[in-house]
Amino acid sequence: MYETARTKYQAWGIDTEGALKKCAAIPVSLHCWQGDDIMGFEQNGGGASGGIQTTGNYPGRARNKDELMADLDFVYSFIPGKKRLSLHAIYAISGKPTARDAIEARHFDPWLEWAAQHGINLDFNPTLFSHPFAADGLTLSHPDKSIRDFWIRHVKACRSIAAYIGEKQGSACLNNIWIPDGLKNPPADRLSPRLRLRDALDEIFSVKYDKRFIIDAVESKLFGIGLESYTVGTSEFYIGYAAARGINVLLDSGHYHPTELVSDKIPSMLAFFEKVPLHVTRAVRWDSDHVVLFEDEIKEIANTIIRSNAEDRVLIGLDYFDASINRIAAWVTGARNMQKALLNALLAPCDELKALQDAGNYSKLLVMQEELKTLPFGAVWEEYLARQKIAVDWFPVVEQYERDVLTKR
Ligand code: RNT
Ligand code: ZN
Repeated sequence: MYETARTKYQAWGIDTEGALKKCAAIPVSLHCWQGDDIMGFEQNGGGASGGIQTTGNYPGRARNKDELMADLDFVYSFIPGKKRLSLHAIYAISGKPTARDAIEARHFDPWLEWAAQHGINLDFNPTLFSHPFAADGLTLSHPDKSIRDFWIRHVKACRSIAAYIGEKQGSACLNNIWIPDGLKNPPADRLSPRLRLRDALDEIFSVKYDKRFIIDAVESKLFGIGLESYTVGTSEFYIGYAAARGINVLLDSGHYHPTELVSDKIPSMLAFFEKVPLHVTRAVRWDSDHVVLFEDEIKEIANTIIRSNAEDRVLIGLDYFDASINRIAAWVTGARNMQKALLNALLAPCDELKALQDAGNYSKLLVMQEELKTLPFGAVWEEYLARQKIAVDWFPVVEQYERDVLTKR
């Protein structure tokens, strides 16, 4: 089947062999938090708060580091391509209750060991939610200086951890800051919280690290559940901040108005920013963080990365959490779909399509784009899996794992 597919693609001037090789080299950072509903390892971790929500109560959530690492081992065995792992600060392994502003790099050494065993690199996120000091929905923009200072110390600790990780692994670690800050009802003053956030970030970024070890990013959002009327960290706020201060903006595909598309924002950001980190997720009517499917917007995100020759500058990360289905199946499905989208994007005659656009030959461009959709992609995908010794028929193995491991938790 692959040979037939190869010939068909060749007729379109598409080199499947080249696509298979290139795809395997593009890193995708898997998020650790799909495995435990973003609970983390803090003793009294009560689950996500701050405008994000995991819905569902499927059995088998990972309850500690051993279970989460075991699930990750399993998940990674089903995903082709080059993988990274994105951690949150609440996944610190400190052995005793540790305040968020007291976490240290050594608390992530077990993760570095895990990653080294798997030949992957790590990314990082400060956790400014699910905490008593974030209970009113405000953190770095809080009017109370002592609360702001607590979170400033937390993010500073996180940046030093990310820089440590980056140096140890020999690959820059993305440190992405997302805060829930917002109000449920209309604010009286929309400016002051933003100025406080700006100043808090300036304090955080006053510490300089080698860019070879850490990539700093900030992530905006439209609104959060319970914080519908006002968001401090809007897209405008962070794009302005990042451009002015020389850091990067992370684009989460669930964080914009439903008619705005991250696939179109990526090239706009590429015109001005060195790196464009992503949180790929699927928003259903709001930032619902559904499992990524192999559908149009994810294909277009991959297309734009490939056609902009930006595989090294767009840092692909995943961010969905579904607790209504087997969490392993959710994880694997989304990650494989990201891989499919990348392979699909590589299986297109990009130069020819661009030339048609520039020549104003929009009829042929439209026709070709549509014809490409029905080429035998599945056969190339199966070949991609086979070459990396990844199971095509993986779900029965996950069902067995559910019976043997997950239901016993
Ligand atoms: C929330 C943001 C944020 C989180 C993760 C857990 O709306 O998308 O990135 O989902 O950090
Ligand atoms: Zn996100």
